[in-house]
Amino acid sequence: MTNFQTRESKRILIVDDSDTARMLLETILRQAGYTNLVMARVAKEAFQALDLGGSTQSDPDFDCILMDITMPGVDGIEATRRIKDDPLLKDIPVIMVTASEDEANLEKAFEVGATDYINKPVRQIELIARVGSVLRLKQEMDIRKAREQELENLTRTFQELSNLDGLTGVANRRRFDDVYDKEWRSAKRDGAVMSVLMLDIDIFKAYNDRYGHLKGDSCLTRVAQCLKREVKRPRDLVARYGGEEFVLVLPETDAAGAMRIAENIRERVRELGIEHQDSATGIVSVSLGAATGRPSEMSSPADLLSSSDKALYRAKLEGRDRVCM
Ligand code: GH3
Ligand code: MG
Ligand code: MG
Ligand code: MG
Repeated sequence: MTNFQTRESKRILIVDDSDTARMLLETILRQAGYTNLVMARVAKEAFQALDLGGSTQSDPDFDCILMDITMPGVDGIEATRRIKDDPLLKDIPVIMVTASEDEANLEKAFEVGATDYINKPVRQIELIARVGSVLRLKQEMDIRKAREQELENLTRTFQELSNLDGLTGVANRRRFDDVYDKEWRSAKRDGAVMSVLMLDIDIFKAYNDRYGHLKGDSCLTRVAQCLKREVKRPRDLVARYGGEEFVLVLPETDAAGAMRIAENIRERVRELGIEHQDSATGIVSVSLGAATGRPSEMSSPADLLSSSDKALYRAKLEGRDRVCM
């Protein structure tokens, strides 16, 4: 294991009610190069240093705690138990520092989660060895945790990316298939209504032919982003269905709601004002097919989808730049 962290970077908390014992521990550790030490005379001061309960502004990031057992007020066993109960602190190793009268309590100390113990009077060589050993374990654990976190982040990023269309940044077909299926079945269970909008850019082949594929791509992206701005509910989905076709899934949306959203989208795309000399209006427009229904009254998810597809086909036949239902 790499040893990139030096002794002075290790933060150690020393908890002991005896001034002599505390000073002895401090002196030995300092001489060994552990200079980042924090002292506590009672459990309460240790909790403050650890920000246990979150009331202080302390930095709870310790690498090791040396904990006396017999102390006035909360003793070292109870203090360790509370530290181990705290999700933010539980991974800090605790070494119990035990006088002979504490021996009987040692079992309890391990029960509550102590990592190791060291007998009083403390011997220099033993203290350094035990502290060094728990610090190594802690570092290995920290590195492992960081790697796991990194892997988790990568996995999440990968999952998110694999659900997005690379060009337009909206959901891709795979994601649509997932979401549509889930929403359809959920609506079927609840007897709820839902809507689908199918959208296609008008005479887009001519746009590509006249302005080039790069401009075509940028037009697709602008339309996609415009669609995203128009859907407001968290469960609504905008996806690229393929080519210059997009689909919107609108759970719990009735026909009137779907028509309103579709008309809005048609208007907003026109307002983008993207020049298109081969279009009747001189700008890029879209046609939409809307379908609304209750999955509980349908035989399969394809029913609603094919209704919206047919409606889109009618919108094209009737002259484009319009919504049909
Ligand atoms: P309509 O009004 O009937 O929809 O006519 P249209 O020309 O839009 O329909 P058609 O299906 O004939 O053409 C679709 C065009 O969309 C063909 C293709 O060049 C273009 N297209 C599809 N995917 C992309 C893409 O990712 N980037 C670009 N730039 N163009 C694309
Ligand atoms: Mg004591
Ligand atoms: Mg098309
Ligand atoms: Mg088209």
